[in-house]
Amino acid sequence: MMSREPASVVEAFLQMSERVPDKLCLRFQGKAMSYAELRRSAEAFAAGLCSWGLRRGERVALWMENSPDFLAAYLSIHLVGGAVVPINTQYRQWELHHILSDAAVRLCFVDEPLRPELAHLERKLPGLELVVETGAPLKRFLIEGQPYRGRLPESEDLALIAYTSGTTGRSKGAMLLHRNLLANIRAISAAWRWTADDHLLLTLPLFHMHGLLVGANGTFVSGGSIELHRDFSVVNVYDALLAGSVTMFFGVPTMYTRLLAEAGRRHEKPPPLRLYVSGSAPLSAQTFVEFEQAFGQHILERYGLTETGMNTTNPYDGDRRPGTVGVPFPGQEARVVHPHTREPLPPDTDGEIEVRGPHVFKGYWNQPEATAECFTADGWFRTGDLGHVSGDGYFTITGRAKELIISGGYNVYPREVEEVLQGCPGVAEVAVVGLPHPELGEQVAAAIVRSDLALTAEEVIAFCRNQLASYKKPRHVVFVDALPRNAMGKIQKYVLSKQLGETLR
Ligand code: MCA
Ligand code: AMP
Repeated sequence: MMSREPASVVEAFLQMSERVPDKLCLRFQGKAMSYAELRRSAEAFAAGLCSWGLRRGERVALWMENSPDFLAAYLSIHLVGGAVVPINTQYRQWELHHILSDAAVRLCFVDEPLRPELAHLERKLPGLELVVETGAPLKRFLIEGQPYRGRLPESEDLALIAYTSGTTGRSKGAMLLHRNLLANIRAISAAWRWTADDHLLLTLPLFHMHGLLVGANGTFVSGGSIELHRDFSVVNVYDALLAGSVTMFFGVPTMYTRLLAEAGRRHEKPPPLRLYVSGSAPLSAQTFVEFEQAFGQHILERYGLTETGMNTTNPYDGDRRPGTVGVPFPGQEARVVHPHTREPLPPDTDGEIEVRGPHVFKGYWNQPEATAECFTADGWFRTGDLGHVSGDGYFTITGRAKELIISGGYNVYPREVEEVLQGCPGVAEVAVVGLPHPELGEQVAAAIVRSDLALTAEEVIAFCRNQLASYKKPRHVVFVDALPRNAMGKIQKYVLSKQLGETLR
C-alpha cells in the first residue's frame, strides 16, 4: 500500500506491519502481540475515535499505566491526525486540571482505578467531552474489524503536547511535530545501531519522553520488539535480564542503583546485553564504574529534554566517558554559550548548553512569549542546563540555570510545590529546594515559616499529596523563623539548601 518515505512514526509502524506482520512487536504479562495484532488494535481505537467525531489536530489525553492499550491508543490518535497529551499517572487535581484545561483536551483515555480522581474535575472542565476508562467502557468504544483508510498525518502536523517546565508555576505544553519525533528517533536508532533483532526491556513509564519517544518509537521504526513491564520492579527486571532474550535496557540512574543492589543479593549474573542506556538525570561516575564491575558492561549515558527529545549520546563504539553525556546525535547540533552574552565559549569553559536541529520542538502551546524567550534568532534552543564541552566534543552537564529538582528521573519544579504549599492552612511562607539523595539523586525539601505553630510536617506532606503527584511531596519539612533573603527581598535558595542540608545531617 505505502511506499513513500514515512512522514511520521505511525506511518513507519504501518509500513512495518505490512512488511513483517507476524513479527513479534510487544510482549506484556506473558502475552505476545505481532505487528499485525498491534495494528489491528490501533485501528479499533482509530475507528472508535472517528465514529465519536474526533477532528484532526484535536487533543486526546492518555492517563494510563504501561499496557498494550496505551500503545494502541497512542498509535491510533496519530493515525487519525490527533495530538497525544500523555499524563503522569501520579498526577493529582492540581496538575490534571491544568493540563486538561490548558490543552483543551476533548477526550481522555484513563485506567479504571484512576477514574474517580477525574470525576472530581469533570464539572470544572466543560471542554472534556468524553472520558473512556479501561475495561467495559473501552470495549464499547472500540470498533473492531475496520482497517484505517483515512489520511495519514503530515510531517508538520502536531503529534504531541508534553507538559514540562513549571518555572513560572504552571507547566508549559511543549508542542512536538511528527517530523521532530521521526528525525530524533532516526538519529537515535542510527547512533545505537537499533535493528529488527532488538528486544527492549521497557519498564520506564510510557507517559514520559524517555519511555515513549525513545523506547516505543525506536521499536516501531526499527521493527524490533518490546518486553513491556507495567512499572519498574527490580526483582522482575533482574529476572527478565537473566532470562536472556532481552538485548537492550533503558533506565534512569535510580534503576541502575537498584539493579546494583539486587546483583549483590543474587548469585547469578545476567548475560551481557547489547546495550544499557541511562538518561533523564545524571548518572554518577561511581554507578558507571560499579556497574561495569558487577555486570561487566559500560552503560551508555545520553542527555535529553522534553522539548527536544534526545540531544547527545556517548558513542556506541568507542569511549563511553563516565560523567559526560557524549556528543550530539547525528544531524543535530549542540554548543556551549555564555549565559549573558550568548557568545559561543571555547572548550572546557562552563556556560549554558544550546541545541539545534530537526528534533527541536515547535514551541510552547499557547505561549508565544515563552517560546520566543527559549529560542535565539538563529534557531538555537536554550536548554537551561549548564556545562562544558571538551576539545574532542564530549559534553558534561555541571548544573542547571533553571530551578529544577530531578528525583529518581522525575522532574519537580520547586515553584509548583511552593504554590501548592502556600495554600496549606498554617503556612505563612515556604521555599522548596533539592537536596542530595543517595538513591534518587535529589530529594524535595521544604522550609516553612508557620502562621500556626501547631502545624506539623506530616500535615504539610499530607496536604501536598492530596493535590500533587506523590513524588513531588517534600521528603523533609523544616520549620524556620525566617527564610534567607537578599537585600532585594529575594529568597536565597543556595543559602537555604546549605542550611537545610546541615539541619538534616
Ligand atoms: C516514586 N516515588 C518517588 C519517585 N518515584 N519519590 C521520589 N522520586 C521518585 N522518582 C514515591 C511515590 O510517590 C511513592 O510514595 C513511593 O515512592 C513508591 O512509589 P512507586 O511507584 O512504587 O515507586 P518506585 O517504583 O520505587 O519508583 C521509582 C522509579 C520511578 C522506578 C525510579 O520513579 C520511575 O519510573 N522513574 C522514571 C521516570 C522517567 O521515566 N523519567 C523520564 C522523564 P508514597 O508511597 O508516599 O505515595 S523524560 C526526561 O526526563 C527527559 C526527556 C529525558 O532525558 O529522558
Ligand atoms: P524534562 O525535559 O523536563 O523531562 O527534563 C530534562 C532535563 O533532565 C534536562 O534539562 C536535564 O537537566 C536533565 N537530564 C536529562 N538527561 C540527563 C543526563 N544524562 N544528565 C544530566 N541531566 C539530564
